[in-house]
Amino acid sequence: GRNRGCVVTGVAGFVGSHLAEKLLSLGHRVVGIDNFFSGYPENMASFKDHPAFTFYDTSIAEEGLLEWISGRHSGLSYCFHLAAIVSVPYSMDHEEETTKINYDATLKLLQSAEKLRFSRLVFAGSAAEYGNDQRLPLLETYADEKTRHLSPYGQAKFMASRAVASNPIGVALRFFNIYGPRQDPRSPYSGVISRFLDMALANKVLTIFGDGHQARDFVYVSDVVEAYIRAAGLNDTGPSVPNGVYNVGTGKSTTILELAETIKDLTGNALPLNFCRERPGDIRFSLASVDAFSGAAHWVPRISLRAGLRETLHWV
Ligand code: UD2
Repeated sequence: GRNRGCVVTGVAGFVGSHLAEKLLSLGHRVVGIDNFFSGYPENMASFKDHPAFTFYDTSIAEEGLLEWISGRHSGLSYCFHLAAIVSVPYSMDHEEETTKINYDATLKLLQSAEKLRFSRLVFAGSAAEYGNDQRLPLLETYADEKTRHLSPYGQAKFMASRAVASNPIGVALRFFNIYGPRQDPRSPYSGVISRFLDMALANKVLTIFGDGHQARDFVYVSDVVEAYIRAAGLNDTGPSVPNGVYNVGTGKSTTILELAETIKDLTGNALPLNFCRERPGDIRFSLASVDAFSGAAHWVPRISLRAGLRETLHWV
């Protein structure tokens, strides 16, 4: 049905803004939260004036936030919790802050959502929860208390996912490498796809860290948005998803070398690749098993890497 009340934290972010846009287009009401720590007002340009959208500039760590918002907006029953410290390198130097924002605040939101009788809280987990596990494809059960996380980011996301998954209203989605329009290409910690596209279009040389044979599971942002909607049970068809933790990727592996060649091809960039030193702490291979979520939600990724790159190119 339409006209459900949704809260989206991290609404000014790359993924949060696409999710809010889609929820509004489906006829739902959206209350968006962001403090612009890593989000941008421009990301909300297409929906900020939508009559069914309300925005609050605040931190998710604010005491009693969901209670306060629920007091001002009736009928809120879905919480999409995407707000977080999203930079792994930043988390290395800010462990306490990362725990507070990515774990403590998530627990509070979850408890509030349950008390307020929300139907669902869907949480943005991460492939970082698997640390450097090389048993591929990665199954949800591989991340456990014995996993050695490589960053405070990975550790906090793991603890938060576990809490969310064990709550009857909770679904934690573990996202692999998401890409698409609005992913910030300019920061040194940006995803490899937005960086490569940005460089290739400026007719600059693409730099590969290491030999380029490391591989990732790249999933396009519209497939991610569909995963959120299904996890919440806001789709018209398909089953309702049991609480738990689910990988969201494509189950397809792409090497960074293949990626660079595809992007050169799509952009007409003919410059030779520049190989430099491997990035410290880099994971070699990352690949999701997506059987659990496909089975539970009847979700399948629809956008091929080539098609997704083309869409992203239009935006850059
Ligand atoms: C992803 C997530 C990160 C965390 C992590 C957990 C993104 C943007 N980051 O990091 O938040 O969840 O997974 O494992 O999704 N590379 C180059 N040249 C460049 C830039 C990158 O060769 O100019 C390589 C890089 O060394 C790495 C690969 O590309 O091997 C992917 O790098 P990334 O930063 O896009 O993503 P990743 O998987 O390290």
